[in-house]
Amino acid sequence: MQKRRQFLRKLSILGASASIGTTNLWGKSLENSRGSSKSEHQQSTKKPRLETAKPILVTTWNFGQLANNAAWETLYNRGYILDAIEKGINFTELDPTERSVGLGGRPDRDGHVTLDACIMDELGNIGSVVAMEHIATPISVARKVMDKTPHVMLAAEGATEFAVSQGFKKQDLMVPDSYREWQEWLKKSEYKPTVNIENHDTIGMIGLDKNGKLGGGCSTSGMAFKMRGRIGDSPIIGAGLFVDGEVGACTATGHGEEVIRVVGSHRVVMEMRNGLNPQKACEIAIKDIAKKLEKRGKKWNDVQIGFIAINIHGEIGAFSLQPGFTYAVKNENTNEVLKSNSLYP
Ligand code: SD4
Repeated sequence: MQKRRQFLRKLSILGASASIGTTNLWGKSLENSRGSSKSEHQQSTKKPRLETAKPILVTTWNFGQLANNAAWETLYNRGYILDAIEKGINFTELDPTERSVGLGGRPDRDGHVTLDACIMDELGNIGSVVAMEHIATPISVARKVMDKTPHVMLAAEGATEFAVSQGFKKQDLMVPDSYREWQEWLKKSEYKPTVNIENHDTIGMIGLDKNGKLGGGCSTSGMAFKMRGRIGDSPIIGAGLFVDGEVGACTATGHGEEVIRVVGSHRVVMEMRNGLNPQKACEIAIKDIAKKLEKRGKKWNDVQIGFIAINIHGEIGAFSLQPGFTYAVKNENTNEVLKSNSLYP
């Protein structure tokens, strides 16, 4: 309660006027504890446009709008793109009402909240943490891995110990609502790491600053009630996120196993390198995932994947396997949540 009050105070200080709602992988509106829903967002079904105004931020899901708002000041004042991205993602990580990222993220099937995140700049500097517990802001730990260590990835206890050595506070990330959801899930749990309605949303933010520098970050608590130790695409450079400073950036959300299979974000950026615009590049990667699902005899409607991409010119693209994926775009002219087009109706 205390945490929630502090968070709401922070919201009003930041002047964030948009309400928070969230959707699950199938785009169904999940009422949150603020009583707001997806329909309250300025959401539009307009075709993805080719944006050109720099700076620009593109972020997954409805909560991306508040994250973009939190990142904007840094970006607008010619701040470094990764500083803006870290700030934006921190905003969502610290929101205890978001069940899919940072504090308040859903636990694994054994009741451990384990977080994954990665960050990448335009030069190929990268940092990542996987299955890290007790630290609410994994994107910032990933940034420290990038800036302060000779490595690119730290896992589990090692990641937590490193975070503590860098001054991060250890805390219990389980909030009463996620504890209740976990207890409920345990009643009929089959302990299978399958994709189903319990799975959820990840924050992936990509952007271009005024100087034409690209960057990206991705942070998640992973699939809800996953097996202990399970890692998805989100902290894996090339899968959940990829940035090529000469070309563009892409991030993914959804069923991480399927994204890893095609090294999804790298695939999208390489399609852009080969001349496709971000929209077409996202479509190619989704079609590839669909083809692979079909060949393996898997049903597409058990899976959701969404990609967002941006190129060096500030053009954007988004595409998903099935309807329901939303993303937030912010530049000087625009601050809105859009519905992605999808391969299947
Ligand atoms: C994962 N990609 O752990 C994440 C989960 C996610 O929308 O994005 N859900 O596989």
